[in-house]
Amino acid sequence: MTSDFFEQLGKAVGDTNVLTGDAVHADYTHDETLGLGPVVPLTVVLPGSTGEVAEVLCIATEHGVPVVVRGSGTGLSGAARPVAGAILLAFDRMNRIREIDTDNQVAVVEPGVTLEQLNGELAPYGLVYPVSPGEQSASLGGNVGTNAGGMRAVRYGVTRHHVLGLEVVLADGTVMRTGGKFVKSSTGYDLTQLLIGSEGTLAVTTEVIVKLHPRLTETATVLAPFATLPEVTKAVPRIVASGVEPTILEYADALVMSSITKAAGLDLGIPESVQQAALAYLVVVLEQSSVARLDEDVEQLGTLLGDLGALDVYVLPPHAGSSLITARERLFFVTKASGADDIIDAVIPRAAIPDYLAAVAELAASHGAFVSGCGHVGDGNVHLAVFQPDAQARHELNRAIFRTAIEAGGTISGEHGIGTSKMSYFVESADPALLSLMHAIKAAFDPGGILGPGRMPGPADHLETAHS
Ligand code: LAC
Ligand code: ZN
Repeated sequence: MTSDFFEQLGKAVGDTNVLTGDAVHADYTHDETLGLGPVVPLTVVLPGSTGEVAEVLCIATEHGVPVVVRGSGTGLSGAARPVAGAILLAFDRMNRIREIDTDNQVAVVEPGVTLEQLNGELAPYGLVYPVSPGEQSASLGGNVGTNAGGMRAVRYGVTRHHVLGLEVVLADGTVMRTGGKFVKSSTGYDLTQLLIGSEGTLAVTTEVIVKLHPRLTETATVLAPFATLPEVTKAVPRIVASGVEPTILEYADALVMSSITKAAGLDLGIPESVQQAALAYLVVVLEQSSVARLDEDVEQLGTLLGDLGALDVYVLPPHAGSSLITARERLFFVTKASGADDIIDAVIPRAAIPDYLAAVAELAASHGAFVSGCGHVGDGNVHLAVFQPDAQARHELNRAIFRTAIEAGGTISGEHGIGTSKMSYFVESADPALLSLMHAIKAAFDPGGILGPGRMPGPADHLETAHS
């Protein structure tokens, strides 16, 4: 790359914000996807404003240098993994909360703002941004990129249900706004929704307007062990239909439950005999604005869980309840430390989960693998940790699992995204008409193909393979 290129970048964002060589910290060379090694980009560029992002994209376009966008690097699909020879555009400096508008219940944030930071600032106003993909250091920009979901989606929905508007920069440096501080719009194509989940392939997000909710103060965490996994998964539609509206409705198989509690040093006081008999658990968090309403919900849920065959029902003391949720949030790191080779996040209609998990167990056995599960069962979003070190065997197993999920009426990724790690599964299973349209949309936004190379919707040769 010519010195002219680096000189232009230095002029745009300041020389100290253009990192090369040893100045590129190892954190910038990867996201958290299992099994993907580090890649050192050509340079890491740290813009400080929308105008600087626009200048960087103009320079990238002029020199034909690809750009990969990165939030906090907590993603699980390889979308933020650098490409050699590309600019890694990182938003560490664009981390200001531009506005908290209490009357309209919205916040206007820069993409580098983290969930922890936003909720910390919102707490004194009695407000919350409820989307909670587990890792609180995740950034809002990254969450928009992957349409992050997480544990509270069963009540509140996912990122796309909270983003009311965006400011983005197009590949040629044009700054564009979509949506605004309003909750409804019937004004042309909904580009906000198209951009959410586009994983840095269509435009670069520089501002996000998010919807907020009142913070519910009364919380109860209910833990119900069951003797079998199908009993747990069959209970889920009944709980959703009961009207108690859980804020969190998670399942964990016995292995996941013992690993996360052990890693957190947490003793939930469940008798040894119950632990021995339990093959799976439901964790339900209820939140209400008053103790009376909460007590009513806890009682209704307790009775229902008993009717559904729970071995027992434990209403955890507040401290133990929040510790269990924190332990569950650490799941990814516990799974990683246990040597898992992959994490799958397919989503299926929740009533299809029992059959899906039975099919997954058979597929794991026939592929010489071990699979353990937990996840956002209220949304039909199951996380499977796959233990199969042989890459080819794992690929075949993953393909079979994804095919099963699709046949059950689901899709490959509920919340982690396609990124680079699931591209091949996505391209081979998607409707060719849909892929062609995605490709045309990509070309309309980014004719030079500089944004997120190798990501969704995939290069044209993949499309030809899918068509043939
Ligand atoms: C979680 C991540 C793995 O649910 O999606 O913890
Ligand atoms: Zn998850």
